[in-house]
Amino acid sequence: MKLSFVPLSEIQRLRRTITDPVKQVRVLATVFRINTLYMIAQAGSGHIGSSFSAMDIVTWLHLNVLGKDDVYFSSKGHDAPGLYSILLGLEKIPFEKIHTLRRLGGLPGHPDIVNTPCIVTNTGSLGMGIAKARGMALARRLNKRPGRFFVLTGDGELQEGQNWESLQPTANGHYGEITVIVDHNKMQSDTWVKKVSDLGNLEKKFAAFGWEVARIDGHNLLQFSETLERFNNITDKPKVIIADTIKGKGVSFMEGNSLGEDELYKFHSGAPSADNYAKALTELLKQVEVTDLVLEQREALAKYTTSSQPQKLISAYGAELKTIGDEHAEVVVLDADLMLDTGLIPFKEAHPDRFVECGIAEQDMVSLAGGLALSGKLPIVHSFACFLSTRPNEQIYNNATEETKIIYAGSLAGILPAGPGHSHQSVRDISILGSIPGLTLIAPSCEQEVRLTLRWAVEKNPLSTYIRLESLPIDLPFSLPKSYSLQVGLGQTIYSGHDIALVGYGPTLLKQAYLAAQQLAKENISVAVYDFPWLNNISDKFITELCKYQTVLTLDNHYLQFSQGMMIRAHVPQAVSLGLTDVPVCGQNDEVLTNSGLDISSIINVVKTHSKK
Ligand SMILES: Cc1ncc(C[n+]2csc(CCOP(=O)(O)OP(=O)(O)O)c2C)c(N)n1
Repeated sequence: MKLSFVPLSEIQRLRRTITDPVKQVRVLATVFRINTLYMIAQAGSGHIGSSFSAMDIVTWLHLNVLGKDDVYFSSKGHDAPGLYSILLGLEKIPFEKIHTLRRLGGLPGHPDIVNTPCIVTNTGSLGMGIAKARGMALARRLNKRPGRFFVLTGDGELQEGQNWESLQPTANGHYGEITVIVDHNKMQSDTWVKKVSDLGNLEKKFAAFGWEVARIDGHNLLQFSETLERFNNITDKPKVIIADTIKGKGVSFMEGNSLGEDELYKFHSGAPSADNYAKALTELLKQVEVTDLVLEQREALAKYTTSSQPQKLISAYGAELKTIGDEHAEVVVLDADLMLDTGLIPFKEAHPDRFVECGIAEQDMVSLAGGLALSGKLPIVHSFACFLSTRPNEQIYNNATEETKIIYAGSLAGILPAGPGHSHQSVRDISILGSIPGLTLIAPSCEQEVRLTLRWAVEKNPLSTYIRLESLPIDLPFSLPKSYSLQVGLGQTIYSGHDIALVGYGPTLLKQAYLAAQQLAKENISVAVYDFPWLNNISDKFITELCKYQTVLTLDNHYLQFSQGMMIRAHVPQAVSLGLTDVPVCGQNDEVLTNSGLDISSIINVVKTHSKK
């Protein structure tokens, strides 16, 4: 399949030949949408809806507003492909990088200042942008240097409490140099903001905090320009533009405003199908207002393939959660705007009264769970592991001190998928949750173990459980015995051997370990592989079993510090560990596993250095 993009020479030509600024931005914004679509299709994932929604605003800012002292960034972060497309077209990022979205050494899934020119701050975990801008503005004031700060936020993003902590001090400090633009497309990940957690009257809310407020049509460039000019004269208070936009703007079937009340939005993240790609391109080309636009084509890069029946931990989790909901009337399920990704639709449909959509407000969600638990309910709390373990860590600890029972399910755990980058790669949840009293951490390795884990957490564990779920569908070479049951602190052999033991958890690394053991067996190196799902518990029995091996190699899909490996090393003197030591890189899954030293050949190499044969 061929994918099309608008080459730099064409963008340069359009900039030279279209002299009317409004028409120029209209045309270029469409061109940048075409290139965003190309990048996301080429990467195999990315956020189209959000990139398209803000494209007119961000293009106008870059072409007509930002001076050398001014700063722009998106607090949302997931609209990065759209921003890259503009920066590539304006030659602020080398154009060749257009082919490298979400690849090793290329343009990361979410903004990262470390390797990308013109990116001023790392975003991807929502809600930090206004405070970051205030910090930058304060530094400028201290250095007695001028400059304005333009921060784009999502409207769903405004559910995140940190924004509201920022509003008052920004007004109190008279930060007239800060302008926030709310990309008010009225949608968040899955559905309408008003259905998830209505923001109420945003204009009045910002005004009450002491901000100057304007409301505009976010696709009307003249209105946007006039508002910015008016705002230039207001220097004693921060300013906000609530820009009414359309998520997915520019491609009719991606536009959120046509979505029915109860439909779910399909273009928040992921890649378009081949068919949708072709239809979207055709629509964008019809809008571009120039008849002689020349496109270039590239072959689509190979996609990540799995077998026809991969293990899908999230689907298995979702199905079991629904069944458990049928059996246990005390179960209440909580979500933070990720119900599609966390497998909650079956439960929500079967038990709408016991499903609570909390919005992008993880701290509020976890304390709500605390209240439910104190009142005799069994809350099961969901988000991506990277957000669930971090933002509400204090709230999880507070709940734990009450000795109530709550289940936390964190999906997207570990380094894969690696495309979104480090904001989404949850590789510190074991270390930050592992010491919470009464909280047992379990990482199941396959669908069977997912079901057992959830049942164990609901029916056997008297206290709280954190279930660490890897989200990528994966073709597994091993299975657990049918009679397998979870026993606290005990591992299960999935490949037999007698010299060296590989110990790990979760499907990604156990698959690497299993395939490594198979290859090593051919070289007469006898390696056992253990599925050890317990992340902060190890039994004496298992310690004794591991101590029989000449070497134990632990495998952590997590930072090495305070990981499962470190727990094992505290008890098993001959244990050595593989895991992450640095911030994980963004890229395609296989290349990132290799780069992190967690692929089959890295495991084989370490085993060989420890093998006496
Ligand atoms: C703290 C945090 N929680 C959850 C997420 C996952 N997430 C990414 S985008 C998104 C929805 C954002 O909606 P909105 O701000 O309205 O932006 P839009 O995509 O509509 O432009 C969510 C929940 C996140 N990135 N950060």
